[in-house]
Amino acid sequence: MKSSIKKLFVACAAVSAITAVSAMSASALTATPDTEANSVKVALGSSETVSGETTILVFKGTAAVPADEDIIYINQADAEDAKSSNGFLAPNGTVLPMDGSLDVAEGEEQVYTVRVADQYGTNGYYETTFKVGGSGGDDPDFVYGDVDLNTKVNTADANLALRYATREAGLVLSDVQQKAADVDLNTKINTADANYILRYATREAGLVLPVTK
Ligand SMILES: [Ca+2]
Ligand SMILES: [Ca+2]
Repeated sequence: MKSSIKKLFVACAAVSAITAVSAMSASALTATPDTEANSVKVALGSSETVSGETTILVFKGTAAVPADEDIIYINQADAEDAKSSNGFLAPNGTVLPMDGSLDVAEGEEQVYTVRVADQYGTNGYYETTFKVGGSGGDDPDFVYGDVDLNTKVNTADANLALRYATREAGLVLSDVQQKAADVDLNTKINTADANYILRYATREAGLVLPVTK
């Protein structure tokens, strides 16, 4: 008896935890930049509501009150128009043109904030950030340690880095792969990198890639 009550309690806790997680992910304001097209796709979860006059703002940085020169996109509409099929809160997301404002110098990184609010900021206030540039510059995205570019860092990556570091004949890594492999950022790929990747892949506590110290 005691045991079944306990199980029921655990099951309920698990269900509410899952519900909380899915509610959060479904409700989030999301922003996905496209640096090729210089646009950002913005989407608000379908269960979210805004009412009255609604404003969408995109600006450089994360300030609570952005400076005028950091504002790169602003649009305002009443809630119905904002949520129409081509409004800035269209159900499946809306691609907003950024008119060159997503250009960042190679090697630099810029964080942008997207904010959606009704005129009082009370019946709907959503915010998210996205990032352009960074260590990869204009290169395709990569994850440090993910030498084979399959989006996971595991022992296969450590092995690949080791083989490259020990000059395996015929083994070629692309520029992006080499950046992903140089996890201690010393511009060389050697056994130290392979070792860091292995330790990371085997979940060494506290180890973060790239290693910056
Ligand atoms: Ca990998
Ligand atoms: Ca290195």
